[in-house]
Amino acid sequence: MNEKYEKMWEDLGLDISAHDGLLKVLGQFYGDIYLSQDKRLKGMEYLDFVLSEVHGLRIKELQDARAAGKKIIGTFCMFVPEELICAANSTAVGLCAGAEIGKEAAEKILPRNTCALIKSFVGFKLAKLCPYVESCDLVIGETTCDGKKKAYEIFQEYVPMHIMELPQMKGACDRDLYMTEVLKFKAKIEEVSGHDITADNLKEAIKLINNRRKALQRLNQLRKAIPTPISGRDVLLINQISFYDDPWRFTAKINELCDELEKRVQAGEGIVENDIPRLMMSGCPMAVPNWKLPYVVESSGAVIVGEESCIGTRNTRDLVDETGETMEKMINALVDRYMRIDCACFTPNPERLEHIVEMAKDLKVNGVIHYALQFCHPYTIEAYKVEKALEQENIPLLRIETDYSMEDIEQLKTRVEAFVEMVK
Ligand code: BJ8
Repeated sequence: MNEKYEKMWEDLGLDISAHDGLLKVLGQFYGDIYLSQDKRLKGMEYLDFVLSEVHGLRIKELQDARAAGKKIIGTFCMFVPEELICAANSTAVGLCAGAEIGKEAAEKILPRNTCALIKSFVGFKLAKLCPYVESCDLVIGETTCDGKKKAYEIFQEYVPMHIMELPQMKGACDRDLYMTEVLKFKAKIEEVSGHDITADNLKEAIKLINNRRKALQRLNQLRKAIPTPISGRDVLLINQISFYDDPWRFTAKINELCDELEKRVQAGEGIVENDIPRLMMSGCPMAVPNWKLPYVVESSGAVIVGEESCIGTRNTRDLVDETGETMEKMINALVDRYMRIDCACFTPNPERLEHIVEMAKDLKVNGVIHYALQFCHPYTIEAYKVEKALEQENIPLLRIETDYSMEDIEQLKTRVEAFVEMVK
């Protein structure tokens, strides 16, 4: 891929030799973690292809779209309504990063004790490693955790940004605040894209993004089977790719994969034996290529059957009501849907605890692994309440705090193996 796209990467201002190093590591890592799996679905070949071209063909598509007049909008958070971006004939791309590679550059401007996700996206930009951020016409930040909102103050010296102010509670005045911010966001996207958002194009966009959520909901329903027909690693990858890929194509491909899964479930075929412990992950988002913990779990005699996170069910659980015909009704439907997100940045946040318990029971898991990035206060602190809520249902929980480095992999393995033995 390197020679074919080198000119494009140069034009985007990437550091070619550092970027080559990144792709090399990514390829090796992917081979070890993904391609080594047994009984993978044929439909996963599409995801392998997308991942192999994630800095190549997909970036070329984005450049072509830009040349044809579309705008590329980068996002970091579930609270940014993608529907408004699509309605304005623009494309949304997720910018969260899951690798350590730009850490040194990031630590020149951020404290070392900043969560790995923040250091990663800042580091990718500073070390000139990310063709997505270089393709963006506008990047949307949001006032969620302190780490992100303060990092954006510095990040906007490097990229054009719009910041959405998000509420921290869920009362009527908080909904009003979010509504104001959604309307400001709509105006900003119209200005940047040069396209008016109308009731007609917004209706189409709501359907488009709902359809992608529905395909992912279907996938989550099918993987509930015992034995589970797909690995947790593969589902994580699918969720990760949903933030980069073209939404029409992605939805069609995931529905094809679900057709294949359906057959597997009907035949009672799984990727593991019936008696392998079923675990659920809960907590911080895992951005590409953060596959460390799922790999450790699935090579320790367990299988992951659910992800309670933004790169998981928090992103797909709720649909936007599609019945509204007027702009006012549709904007209200968007606000209602997005205000249901149960991110740990909210206080209090009982909905998340309810969802975790409900999900653990529904998936018939033997235990839950709470995953938090080091220095992420919202999730590390909320883990205490998650543990208490699960304790009441006699569902065991293992709390993991880690970052993107590989240094703790043996230690993680020991802890996860002990947990798997315990829940067996
Ligand atoms: S809706 S989870 S995407 S804020 S891990 S950067 S919280 S210190 S990512 Fe998130 Fe939106 Fe919430 Fe989802 Fe901060 Fe924690 Fe780091 Fe995090």
